Amino acid sequence: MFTRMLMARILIAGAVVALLAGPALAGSCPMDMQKVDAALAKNTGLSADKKAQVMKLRAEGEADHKAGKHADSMKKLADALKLAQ
Ligand SMILES: [Cu+2]
Repeated sequence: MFTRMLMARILIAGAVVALLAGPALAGSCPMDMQKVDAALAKNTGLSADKKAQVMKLRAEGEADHKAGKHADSMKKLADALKLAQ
């Protein structure tokens, strides 16, 4: 009885973690990409040099995201966003 409840709890906890973590991890990169795009579109006074840096980081971030390396992707996109401000 006790172990059954424990098993059910572990299964439910696992499912909740998977539900929350899955989309959050994979889903925030496209949002960050949109933020970078929006910042680039808004900040027209950005120097060509800086803009090139932002575009490079954004492209690398997108490639990392597609490769499943979301942590790397989010880091690069965050850097790109900072530069684009
Ligand atoms: Cu991602």
